[in-house]
Amino acid sequence: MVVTHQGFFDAPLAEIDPAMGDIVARELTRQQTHIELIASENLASRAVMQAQGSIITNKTVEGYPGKRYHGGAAVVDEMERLGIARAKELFGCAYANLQPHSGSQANQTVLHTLLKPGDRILSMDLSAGGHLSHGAQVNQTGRFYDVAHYGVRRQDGLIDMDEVAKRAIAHQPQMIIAGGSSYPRVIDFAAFRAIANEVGARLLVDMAHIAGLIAGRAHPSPVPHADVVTTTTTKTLRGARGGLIVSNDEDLGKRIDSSLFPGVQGSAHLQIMAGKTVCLGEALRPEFRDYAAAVVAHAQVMATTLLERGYDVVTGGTDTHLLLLDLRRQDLKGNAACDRLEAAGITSNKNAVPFDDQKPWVTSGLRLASSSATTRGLGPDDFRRLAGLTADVLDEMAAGGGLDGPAVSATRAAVSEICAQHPIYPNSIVTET
Ligand code: DSN
Repeated sequence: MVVTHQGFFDAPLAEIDPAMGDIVARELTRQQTHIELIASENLASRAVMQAQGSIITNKTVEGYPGKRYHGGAAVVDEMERLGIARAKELFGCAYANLQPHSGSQANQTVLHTLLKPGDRILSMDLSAGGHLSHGAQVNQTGRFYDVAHYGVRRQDGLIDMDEVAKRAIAHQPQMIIAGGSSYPRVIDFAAFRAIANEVGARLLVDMAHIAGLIAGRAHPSPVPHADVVTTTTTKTLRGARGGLIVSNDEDLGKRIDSSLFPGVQGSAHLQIMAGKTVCLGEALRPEFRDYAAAVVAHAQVMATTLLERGYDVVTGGTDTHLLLLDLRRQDLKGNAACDRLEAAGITSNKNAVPFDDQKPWVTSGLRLASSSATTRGLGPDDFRRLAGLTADVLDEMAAGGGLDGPAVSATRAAVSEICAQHPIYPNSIVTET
């Protein structure tokens, strides 16, 4: 009996599944015709996507290279070793694990390795820019561990290291976590190390947002200071959607390996590992340093332009790819501002600002970032223009203008022009592997 349908091995998606082919084609159109300013997004290269969508998806393995539970693993063992070697070279570390399915699972693995249920964590408050998987009440990490938080100073939005030290002494955590998802400034990793040493805690740094900037030498590295560092491989690293753990402590690395599998995850997602390996290779190229430097410079151009236009930028600027607009002065809500910008062709996300009194699905802020549009080829003048257009749309909204206002339509036209000048993937990508 023949059980594979005609075209199973060679027909393109659009032919086999027109409904899904159409969805992918329309999402491609959206990406081609909008400017992406979401800080956790980027544009992966054709090569990354080709690896990620490759026949490697067919292979199942558990364990690590040379110690697998399934046969036929010699080729993918070579891939995992290559990816690990690239990660170690890129981040200058002695150990890397490419298997976490996501940044959250990387964090979960580290906590599972180093803590017992009920142990104490000190991490950045989600509302101040931390992350769910750092012990937020609504996350499983908030249930398993006894979590206290530090935040940022009301007057300048910066982490107050004296306050972190006080809270560490009061809470006596077994683990301190630094890093987050909307903090725009360089974090003093050495100061976190000193506090961790003082209270006998392990230091985990989650560099998910800034990993590409660190890889490209546009941001200081936490690797010399932290016991262990986690990241996602998308965002500024511009790769496949997954997680990564690195450390300089090889003994700890052995414990992390056996905690991840079988403690947290099952079989590896080898096709994602293939994409991660390609992106790590891309980040090792000299031109990636130019990219990382440009990302920071472009975010600073946007911050300066928006400040000049009367918008409050949390901390007064940025050292990274992201900036956080506080819209309370304009009496605007983050959700409505995000929707209005999207109608004008600019994609962003609503985001709580420190000491926000709005609900998380409303917020008083917008998070903007330069990483994806820099990949697209936009330069400083484009980012100045984009920030000005953003201010035009928000000004019009604050003045009571509607979706049909002139700033929205003028911005939509300008975005179309910028997108046409900086095209991304060809339409044929929908029908290719
Ligand atoms: N943590 C979310 C963000 O920063 O947007 C997803 O990566």
